[in-house]
Amino acid sequence: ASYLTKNIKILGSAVSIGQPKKGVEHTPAVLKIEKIEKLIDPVKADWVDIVNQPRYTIERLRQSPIRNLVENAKANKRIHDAIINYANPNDFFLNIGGDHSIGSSTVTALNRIHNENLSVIWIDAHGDCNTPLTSPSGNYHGMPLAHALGFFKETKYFDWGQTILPISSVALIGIRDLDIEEKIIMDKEGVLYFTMNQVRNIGMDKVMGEVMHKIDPNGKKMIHVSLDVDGFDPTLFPGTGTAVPGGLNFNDYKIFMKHIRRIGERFVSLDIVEVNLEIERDITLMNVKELLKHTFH
Ligand code: EXY
Ligand code: MN
Ligand code: MN
Ligand code: MN
Repeated sequence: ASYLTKNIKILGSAVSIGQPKKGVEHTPAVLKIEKIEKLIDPVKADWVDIVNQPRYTIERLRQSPIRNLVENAKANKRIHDAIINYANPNDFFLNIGGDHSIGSSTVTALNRIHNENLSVIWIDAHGDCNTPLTSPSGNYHGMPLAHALGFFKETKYFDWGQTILPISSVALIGIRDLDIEEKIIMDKEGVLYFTMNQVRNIGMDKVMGEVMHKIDPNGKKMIHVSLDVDGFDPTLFPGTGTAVPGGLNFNDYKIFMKHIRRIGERFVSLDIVEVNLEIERDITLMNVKELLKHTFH
């Protein structure tokens, strides 16, 4: 069976405190006005909620090594709780960000719903594997995968509990901007990632073959895709906060989706994050819709 027969629950996460640029928090509301649910499936897709971020207590002051730590942890708890609250293991979750901070709570909540049997494909220009000690910026959106993988434990405010995703259950695609110490951690821990150079050299088809072999060796895992639009080329998604030239194109995505379709109903959720329509609106909005068409048709 296909994931396309499921009910698609769209959860907005209006979160921008994982990075310094405003605007990314408005994306769920804009996409709701644009009625993307009709584009996905007029019958089976609908919004369930939009989770707002808490107000800053001290705006953009560096707290601990993570900026906006308390508010970010609260936002992530709200997202985690919303997913658990709306969950039905047979439904599909489409999580619309917000910045990529939300990736740590979506992964945790979905792993919980699916009995800790989740594997994750992380599409990104970045590794999102900084810890509070290695992060050059203090921005939590550069850390959510490290958090989900247990590379650091920030439990004081994340006391609703991050589950720890095994390293063998994760692969990244599109990588072209790793910080030096971040790369050292990823290599030391054995995180599987495919750089854009590798995608260009061996092709997306072979990349996805290797990804699925690693994260789903027996064809039994539930699959979550965390899609940072900066994984795509900035000519396609100029409206994003940390654009890096030389990214994926829609032909790559079509090949990617060919492999995802084979997973059938074990494809359980998708995050679409880092869409900032205040940086650029027209091309980015058009291509968000294009992305949804390639994913749900
Ligand atoms: N690696 C840089 C940092 O940690 O600050 C940039 C991270 C950007 C993260 C974006 C969401 O993927
Ligand atoms: Mn604004
Ligand atoms: Mn990211
Ligand atoms: Mn990124």
